[in-house]
Amino acid sequence: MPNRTALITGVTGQDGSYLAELLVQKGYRVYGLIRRLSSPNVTHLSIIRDKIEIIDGDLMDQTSLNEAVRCTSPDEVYNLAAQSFVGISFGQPVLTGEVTGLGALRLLEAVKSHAPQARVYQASSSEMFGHVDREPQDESTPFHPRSPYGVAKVYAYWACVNYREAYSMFVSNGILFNHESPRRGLEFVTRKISDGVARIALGKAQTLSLGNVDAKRDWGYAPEYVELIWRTLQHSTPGDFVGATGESHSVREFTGEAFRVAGIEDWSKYVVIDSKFNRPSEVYNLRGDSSKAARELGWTAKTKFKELAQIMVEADLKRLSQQGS
Ligand code: F7E
Repeated sequence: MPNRTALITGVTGQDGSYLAELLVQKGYRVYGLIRRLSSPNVTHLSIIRDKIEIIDGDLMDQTSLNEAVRCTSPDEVYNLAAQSFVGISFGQPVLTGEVTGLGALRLLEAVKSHAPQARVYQASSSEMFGHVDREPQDESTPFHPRSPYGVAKVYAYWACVNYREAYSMFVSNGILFNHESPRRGLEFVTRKISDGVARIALGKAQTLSLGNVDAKRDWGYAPEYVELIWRTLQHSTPGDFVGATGESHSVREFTGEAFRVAGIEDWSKYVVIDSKFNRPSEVYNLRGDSSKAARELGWTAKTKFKELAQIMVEADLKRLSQQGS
């Protein structure tokens, strides 16, 4: 197969960096779109920084997206950029709508005008299901988002379906449930826990503050999910695919497992419940059914809950031990 070209938005993030590594391995020419910051956060790209090309652009700015698509002529476009933290979206709802919702539309417009044959992947989210009336959730489950982030993702999802139907573009949504790794940002709960537990185990912190520990999520391992992202665009037809492990566990269970990995059995004395981490409207329980992805794309999640907690806590223990006190 001749070398293909991919354009990734959100390339500095967890998913973007793992996907860039996968595509480089597969022989793609990879362009990563980066929003201008005075100190760009390229830590996750250290392994492949010289193997990808960085271009400036911003989902808020149509001109820069047009130019990025025009000058790279991509075969595949992966829209992984977003204001992705649900908690912050309540305080910054308009920005979240602009970036996470309208940003996807702007990218679709750029592709429609400058590379209409390109295949487009949209990072849709299980947060679109939100307040669910059935379990597990699959591609036919109705959306009832519970945050400005979820609302924006629903907008982007339907914009993609519309461009597929209206302009016959190859646009697919991956409706991915939570997926985590040592590259997860520290504000997300699994990483906050793995980092906090490692700090406590190493004597660098005394407590870990959490919000609603009864919330349940379907947590998978991010490097496996970028394989699903790639497969979604290799399918013969565009479509929408759920990616999930099929298991649901509470924040409390993840906390207990993380402390166990660090060798601490009696952990309740270290955890402080702080209502400042509660959300005005919460998503209580999510569990996905990815049988369509298994059937049509040959993808299943391999790493489950306990192994995920182990990978994350061990990585933070190692990182923090190397840092010294
Ligand atoms: O929260 C509860 C919190 O922020 C998970 C994003 O990648 O996945 C992620 O969204 C749960 C919630 O992720 C704390 O209330 C308790 O119920 O790790 P999270 P999220 O909101 O599920 C989806 C699929 C996305 O698309 C998003 O972009 O944990 N929780 N205590 C807490 N959450 C945080 N962050 N911090 C706490 O202290």
